[in-house]
Amino acid sequence: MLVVDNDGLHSLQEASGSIALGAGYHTIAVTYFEATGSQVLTVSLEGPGIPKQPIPAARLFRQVPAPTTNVPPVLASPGARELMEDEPVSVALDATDADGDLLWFEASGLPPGLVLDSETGVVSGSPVGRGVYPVVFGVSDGPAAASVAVEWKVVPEPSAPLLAAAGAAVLALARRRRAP
Ligand SMILES: [Ca+2]
Repeated sequence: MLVVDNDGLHSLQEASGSIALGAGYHTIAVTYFEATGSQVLTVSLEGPGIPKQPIPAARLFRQVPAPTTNVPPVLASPGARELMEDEPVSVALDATDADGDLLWFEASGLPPGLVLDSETGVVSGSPVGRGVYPVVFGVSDGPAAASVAVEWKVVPEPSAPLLAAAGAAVLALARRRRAP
């Protein structure tokens, strides 16, 4: 089945197509024609939860690997967290795989403003919406997956007027103490 057709004589241009694929191994063939001018060939993929990127070499196989006993990955809970609105956060998910498999991270229900890097497992950004967010983090080694559910809250930053009032109170107290 032809997914992307970028045939013909032309300068560098990108073409795209889409196909529904289930989990597992799929055959891919890339044919290339070159006549004059410069030559560039890049094949990228993109999918639900997968940002557009050149197909990682670790995801390409010359033949389907023989099935082996797979130990599922383990994902430690990042815990319930209270995040400050508009404050940058960086949380690295902690996952291990006894087989040393390449791991792939996913998250659902993240507060707006936060994104998860599916390769590094780092959640970063600045949350913008106050509220309580039930978040599910997942990690997959391909054939197996693990997930944890946590509750993350986004709360407003302590407001400046409150801090100013507290400072004034301390100042008044200091003045009173200094009096004879
Ligand atoms: Ca594994």
